[in-house]
Amino acid sequence: MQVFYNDRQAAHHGKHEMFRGELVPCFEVPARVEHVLAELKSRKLGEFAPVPEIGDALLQRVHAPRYLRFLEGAWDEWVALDPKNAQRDALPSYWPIRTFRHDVLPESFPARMGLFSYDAGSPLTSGTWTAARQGAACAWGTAQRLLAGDRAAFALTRPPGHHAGHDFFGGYCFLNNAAIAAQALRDGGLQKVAVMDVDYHHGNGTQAIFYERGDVFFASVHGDPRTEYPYYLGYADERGACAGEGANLNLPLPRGTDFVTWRGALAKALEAIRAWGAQAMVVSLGVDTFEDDPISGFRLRSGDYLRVGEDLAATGLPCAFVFEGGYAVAAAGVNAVNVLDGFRQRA
Ligand code: OKP
Ligand code: ZN
Repeated sequence: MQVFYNDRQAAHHGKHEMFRGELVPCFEVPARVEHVLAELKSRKLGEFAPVPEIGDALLQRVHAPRYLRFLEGAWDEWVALDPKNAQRDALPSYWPIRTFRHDVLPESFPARMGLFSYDAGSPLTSGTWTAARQGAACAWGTAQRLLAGDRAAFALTRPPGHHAGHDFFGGYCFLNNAAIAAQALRDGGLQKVAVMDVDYHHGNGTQAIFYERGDVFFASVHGDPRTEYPYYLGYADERGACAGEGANLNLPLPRGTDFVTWRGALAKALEAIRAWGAQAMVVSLGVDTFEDDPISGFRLRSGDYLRVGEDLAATGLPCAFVFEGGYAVAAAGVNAVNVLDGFRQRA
């Protein structure tokens, strides 16, 4: 299995996120992927492949040009506001919710930052654009491998991607790596592509990007948004719209759900993907479903992730794995690589 790893992703290193009225240390830290890397190496799983150059054309298949331009220049604009900002993460403070205009683009940087985001938990730093763009390039690399006939490939991306929408960041995500992989598979000639999101949090960005499309099926098993982030999307009655009607499947589960129940929901999602006729699958591989994850509420154990990999392999579909969440930092390595290992053994 080819592994695409973005060695500049450590350049995205937020210090703080807003949580309950306080700035707390970020959960989404560079060490997360170091543990995955170490685990891949010690288990001799995967060969490292060169990361392809990604052009604006593919990014613009998923993201709005004005959003991409905003992200590219954001850090310099932030520092231009105040030289002391070079020492601080950029976080939004204003959001144009209901009744505000979305067709204006204020000159004010903080105002634009709010227009292009939906929470105060996703710090933008000096290396965010570089890291996110490299991550997207890794995701594109996995799609290229599948198009070349490989059964699986892994993008070890950070920051994660599945909360990022067509023109907004949030939930630690800036570019939607899984959506970019899925779009690249479509552009490469596959007619029907599925995204299977197994992260603890609903992939609201990915869902929204494909919601009205009948060519990409989005399925997700996640913490019930009535109590879990991202709260405003991810409910079971979201089934897709227009050409995408029936091509969206949300399986929310309550906090405290154990592996037996979770695995049943995964089986249901995979059966729906099979019945729909997917030719390949992008897996949004979050491992924050782990029992010791500090910000999540499911109860999967490390050994369970081997079974997850086996279940994914049993679909017979080629899989592009794209790394998402997982904040029990040391265990994230074992857990993510267990999925890949289970897949490899069953494939
Ligand atoms: C990103 B991914 C924790 C509050 C939760 C947002 C969680 C984003 C998760 N202080 N903040 O889906 O793993
Ligand atoms: Zn998550």
